[in-house]
Amino acid sequence: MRAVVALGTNLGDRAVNLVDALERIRALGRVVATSGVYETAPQGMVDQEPFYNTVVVVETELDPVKVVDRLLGIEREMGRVRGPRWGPRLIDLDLILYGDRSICTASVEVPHPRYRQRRFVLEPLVEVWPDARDPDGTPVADMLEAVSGQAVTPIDVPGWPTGR
Ligand code: PH2
Ligand code: MG
Ligand code: MG
Repeated sequence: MRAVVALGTNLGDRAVNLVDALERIRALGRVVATSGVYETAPQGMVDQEPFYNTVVVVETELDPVKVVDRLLGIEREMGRVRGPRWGPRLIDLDLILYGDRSICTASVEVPHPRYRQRRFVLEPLVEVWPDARDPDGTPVADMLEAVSGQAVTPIDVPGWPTGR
């Protein structure tokens, strides 16, 4: 199954955090695409450092509950300490889409409940997968147009393998 994972970081060395997380994500399956990295204005809690955000597409045999378990495990291994909701974070790994499935359990909600309003997810997602659709049929490219006011800037990150 094709899983879309969004990465975000605004604590410590953001470039190092992304490269480190990607190497760990490779254990989930086959990474088939990595978007570029964007510096983005914080959303939700605006008074914090800017984020680096990117999106990775992984072909995986793991079910969505296992994918989320593994992503949370990587966050912990990397030393993430949970602070306030929407507050600063060393690394955040969110499962955005899992094929065309909709899943809502106690631990997993896919599609991610807020990605439709977030340019920091949609911009890199459309970059690597322009034809992607939400399970409800909406093209992600259409969602992106609706949030074009949010600031995102492409950034060059040494060691980050943009491409597919
Ligand atoms: N993550 C959040 C809250 N706000 N803002 C930006 N720019 N990037 C993020 O990854 C982000 C955020 C909660 O996960
Ligand atoms: Mg998040
Ligand atoms: Mg998260």
